[in-house]
Amino acid sequence: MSQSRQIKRLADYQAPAFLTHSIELEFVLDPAATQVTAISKISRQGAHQLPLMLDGHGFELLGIWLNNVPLTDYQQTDEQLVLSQLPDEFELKIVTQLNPAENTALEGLYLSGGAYCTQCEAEGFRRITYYQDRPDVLAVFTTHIIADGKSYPHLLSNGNLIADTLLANGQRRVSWFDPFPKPCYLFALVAGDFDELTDSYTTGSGREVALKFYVDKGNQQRAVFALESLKRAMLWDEQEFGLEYDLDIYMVVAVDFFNMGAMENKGLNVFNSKYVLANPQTATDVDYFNIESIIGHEYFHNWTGNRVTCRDWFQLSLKEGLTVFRDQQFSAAMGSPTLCRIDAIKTIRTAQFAEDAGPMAHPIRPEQVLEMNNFYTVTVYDKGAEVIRMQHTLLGQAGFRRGMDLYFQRFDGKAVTCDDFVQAMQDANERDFSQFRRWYQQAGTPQLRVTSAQDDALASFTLTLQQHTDATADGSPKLPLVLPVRLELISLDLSYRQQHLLVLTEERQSFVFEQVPANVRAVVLADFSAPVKLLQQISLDDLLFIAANASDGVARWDAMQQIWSDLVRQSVVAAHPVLIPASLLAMFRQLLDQPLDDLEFTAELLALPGFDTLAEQYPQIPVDSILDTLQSFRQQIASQLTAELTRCYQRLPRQPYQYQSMQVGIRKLQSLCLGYLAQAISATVISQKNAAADSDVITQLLQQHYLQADNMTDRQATLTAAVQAGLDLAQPLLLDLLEKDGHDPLIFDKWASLQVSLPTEKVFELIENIVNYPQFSWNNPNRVRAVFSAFSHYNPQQFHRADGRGYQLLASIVGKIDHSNPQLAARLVTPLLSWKRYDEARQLLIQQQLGQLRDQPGLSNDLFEKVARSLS
Ligand code: 0A1
Ligand code: ZN
Repeated sequence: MSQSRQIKRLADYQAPAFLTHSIELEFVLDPAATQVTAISKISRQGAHQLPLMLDGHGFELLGIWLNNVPLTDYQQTDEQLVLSQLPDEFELKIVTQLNPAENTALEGLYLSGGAYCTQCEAEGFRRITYYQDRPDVLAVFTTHIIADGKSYPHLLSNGNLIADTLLANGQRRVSWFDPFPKPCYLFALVAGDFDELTDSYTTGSGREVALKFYVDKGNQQRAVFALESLKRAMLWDEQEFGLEYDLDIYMVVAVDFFNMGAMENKGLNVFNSKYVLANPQTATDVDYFNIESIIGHEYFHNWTGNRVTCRDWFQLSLKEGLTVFRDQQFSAAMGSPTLCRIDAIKTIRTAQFAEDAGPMAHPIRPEQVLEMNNFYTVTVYDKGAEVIRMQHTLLGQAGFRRGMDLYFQRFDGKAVTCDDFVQAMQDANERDFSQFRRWYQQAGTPQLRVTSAQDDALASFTLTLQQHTDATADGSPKLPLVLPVRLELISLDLSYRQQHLLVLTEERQSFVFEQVPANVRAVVLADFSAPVKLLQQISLDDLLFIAANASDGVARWDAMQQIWSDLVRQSVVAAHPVLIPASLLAMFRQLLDQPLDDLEFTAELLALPGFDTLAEQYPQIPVDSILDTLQSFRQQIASQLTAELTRCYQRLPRQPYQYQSMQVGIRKLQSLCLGYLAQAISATVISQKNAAADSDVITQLLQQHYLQADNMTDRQATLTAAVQAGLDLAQPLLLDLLEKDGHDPLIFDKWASLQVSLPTEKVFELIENIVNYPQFSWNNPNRVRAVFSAFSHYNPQQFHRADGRGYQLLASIVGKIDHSNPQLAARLVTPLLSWKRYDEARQLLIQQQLGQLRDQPGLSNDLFEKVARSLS
């Protein structure tokens, strides 16, 4: 296979030379030979004699007609069709033939189980027919699907159903019309035999919308929660942004073979089944949360993405950053804003900071791309959402809404840029956002250094903020950014509290506060008001004070995180784990014994930061020290607080499962207690006094928790605790789960992910075993991720083994998967890319694996771009 490795640059953007106004597609479905007829109405834009360049590959071209006359005068390259000497306006008919059954890349038209399904974002439509596959060409789509009506009772596409006829040959022909002009990445077709769950929603202006969910046979009831979530999202978007749905029907299809989470195709969302299907037996509280948020995300795209779309793919954050922000606000409104924020912060501090510090660093609006699929990143999505959030913080709720209104007023039906968005925010509020725009151009995580001085004589308090961003791999400039910094000043006796929003625009600025009593403490960056690394020298006592007293829950949690991170740092310097200070243990005691209120938040306060979060604090990651220290801290907590943890666990009442906040809190706090308690009886601490007695009690607690559970969340809690602590009881319980429910693909995935988090070398044997189960398939991204993403992300001990066995395993899988599914391979390889962050021995081991990958014949663009950048 010849590879063209053509880098595309934002600076080279040119408006399309031709526009396609409408396209009529007819699909005659066949697993190995689907025929696609595409009839487009096209016109030249402006006075020029440029040829029409159509993108396309991976199919057979059966014929081309220009205004109904066969056309033979064209040039065909590997990836394009070039048509010259065209009239100014014309109709182009193209017939192609595809092989969905052999499409393991899952882009374009493919088969998921027995169902036909498409994925066209970012550049999948070009695998269906020759077309201007770029988001700034907006056309009205009509789709006809011809198939055997018995095997494929549901033939679906975008828009509204306009015809359904029985053909003479016994096949069915179903037609759909989508009146909203759209880029081809939003096209979708689905054909299959599904269970259907139906409902309806009446919009604020009184239009009735049919809601239809399509899931595998037997799963109808598992879509109820997703359907209810959709209705909540529709109402929320009306109330929050005045945005109503615009077609007569909204469909969601759940498929098992999918590269990502879900896709916002106009009127026909396609979802990874993992983000639709839920019942208490199969889904955890976290799954329920994710389903609601992703259902919301795809729905919100109807306005931010579909009605107003991206001019080019460099502007991806225009729709993704904004839509993630919208789904975060929705989740916050449905539950706890603090917990949602903590969740988002964790993503930024682990994956996004790592990306910014690694070879794939890019601004939220990248400037050059080899493979677009590589830029569906935590930077574009989650840092992009933080950049939107900062605009929200700077403008306030009402100002942000004014900006959104103006954005839709100006750009509905258009393909626009990130600059257009910021301009709308700026114009609607008469603010100057020119410096703010640097957030779109600069990669890297700013460091925010804080110092303070109190002058008791003058009753003034001075806070000095200083920003600095290290160079990043992409070489983007590093100028001072606009940083909104939320601040709370609190006096130690709590009689004084003031909240401020500071805006840092210079490299260094001091802010002076007058009439401040003596002994105030500053809570800086409350609500994580800017996506930066905060550097401040602050004592344990002051952090404990903030953790107990800050008005902002996020700041309280963050103070606890900083305490742990400081203790880990001290341990790294001392080359052995330090003892947990008594005052911190006292705080834990108090939290464990406090009234049963806000339990989920309490669990967050009591949780240690993960390995990934801690790692991001070090230019060169001291892997072994961090792991040893975390292990020691868990065991110190467990052995010092065994009684308190047990008591806390036991006083929490269990009720029949409902996904409801009080219950979620109980389950989370019980799970946290079990996690620590399991550590108390893991091999290394068993020598403590009373160990044998404790050990029996705890083992029984764990076992009962699993056996008496009426839901997956509690079962998973026991299993996670037992596997992490390496307890013998893990294996029989895992076997029980597999035997009872392992036929369900989503449960199989959970079982596999639990197995591969075993922190001992035995995990390699387990992995060999898992991939031989009949439920496992190398062609299914969910299965592959459940084993290998879980291993590389949740098992740092074994992934980072000093002998390199973890790296070798991942690299070999990546190399193998690249032949069938490059997108999946390029995502799996991520943990290897940051090899420069590790010690010399590990650097060599990873580098060697990456070198082998780079030299692999026929390497995809997806994998090449990442591996080559990493090795350069
Ligand atoms: N736009 C979708 C995500 C998505 C992106 C690419 C895909 O295939 C390459 C699939 C889905 C979203 O943000 O939900
Ligand atoms: Zn999205």
